[in-house]
Amino acid sequence: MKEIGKCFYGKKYTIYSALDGQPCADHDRSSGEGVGAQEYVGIKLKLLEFPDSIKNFAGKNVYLVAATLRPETMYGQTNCYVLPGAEYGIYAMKNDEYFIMSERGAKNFAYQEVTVEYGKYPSLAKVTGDSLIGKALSAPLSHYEKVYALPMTTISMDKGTGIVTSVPSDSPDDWAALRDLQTKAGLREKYNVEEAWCVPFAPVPIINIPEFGDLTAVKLVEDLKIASQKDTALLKQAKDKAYLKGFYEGKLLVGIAKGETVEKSKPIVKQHLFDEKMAVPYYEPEGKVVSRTGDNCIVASCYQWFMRYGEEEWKEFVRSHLKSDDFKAYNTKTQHEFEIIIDWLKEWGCTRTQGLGTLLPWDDKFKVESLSDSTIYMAYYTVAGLL
Ligand code: ZZB
Repeated sequence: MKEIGKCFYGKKYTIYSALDGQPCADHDRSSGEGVGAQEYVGIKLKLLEFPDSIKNFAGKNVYLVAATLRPETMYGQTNCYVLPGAEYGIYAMKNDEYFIMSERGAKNFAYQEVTVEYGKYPSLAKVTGDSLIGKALSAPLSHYEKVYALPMTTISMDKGTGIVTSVPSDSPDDWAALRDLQTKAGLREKYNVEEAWCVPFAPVPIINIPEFGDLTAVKLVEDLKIASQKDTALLKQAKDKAYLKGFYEGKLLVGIAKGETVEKSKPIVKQHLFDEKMAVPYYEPEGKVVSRTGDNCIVASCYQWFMRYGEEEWKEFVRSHLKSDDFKAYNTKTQHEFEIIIDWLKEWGCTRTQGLGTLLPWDDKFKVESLSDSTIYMAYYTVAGLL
């Protein structure tokens, strides 16, 4: 790693316009001000049977890749959802792997150094949602050795990868859709779903939440009298309740973080999935961002210089200054905010590539980030006369 003093050169996931070929800062946006990058975990569900359009990939490492915010729930996967009528692609990734997902997902991955070539995401073949239904998959960490791709009609192709892994024990949406398939013969017929792909897959108790028990989603769907996957308003209520109570109060019943709270287990299971190559990080804007050039922005990995504000020695030095008589805040709230920010600040991106400003002394591809730049030169003006 390149290092100069307390600065290091590193990677940051940034809102980016592929059309403009550069990061899209707030002032470069026509909509989406303040929208940041959301980190998901891209779960790799290995395809064990191949639809006709990609028969020639049999024997290769091909995965349906699902974006999730709940890596700690992967022990409870019972199936994977695809959108009937949707079109997915198959994309070549590094390490001879192939990912099936929406083109939108592939574009984000391409700018996050996951595809073979940075910024390129040619689809090698089309794969329809319908052709994936009933295909067997191996889902990482799942209680079930083999699960199946099933239809879900509420998938949004504008979110994640358009592929959704299913944890009916803890996701009300997943339970409502699975229960529909398990109990409605007409629905199975409509999408050519066999009983064997859904009926034997009972929700698995993986997290206990004192208020809801071991199968939170099942209880919430029952309590709120949700009739089907089409009850979107009630399902939203159920999801919000599950998230709210689950994060601090939920405890894992299984797996490598057994006994821990959801809050604590999330990073542990996530790292485990990454280490075992069962998943990859995936980022996308947390809402729609359009650049002034009219481009739909994505998230790209960009390199820049960071300052190590997190260093304990620096922190201690500033903390003791804060406590000393040399420092006076106008009120205690401000004083307290300083303390919080000192604790929270870790790595500060201190460079930019656009606009006017001071060139970074040791790497003139970059300028000093505008906030730091203006602070430094205003401070400099106060002593410039003496120098
Ligand atoms: C596994 C999982 C287990 C999920 C759980 C949720 C829960 P959110 O919650 O709305 O911010 N998801 C991902 N992509 C899509 C899509 N394209 N269309 C519809 N749903 C999608 O979004 C994150 C969750 O929405 C993801 O996390 C995924 O389902 C789903 F126990 O993956 B999840 C209380 C929720 N529990």
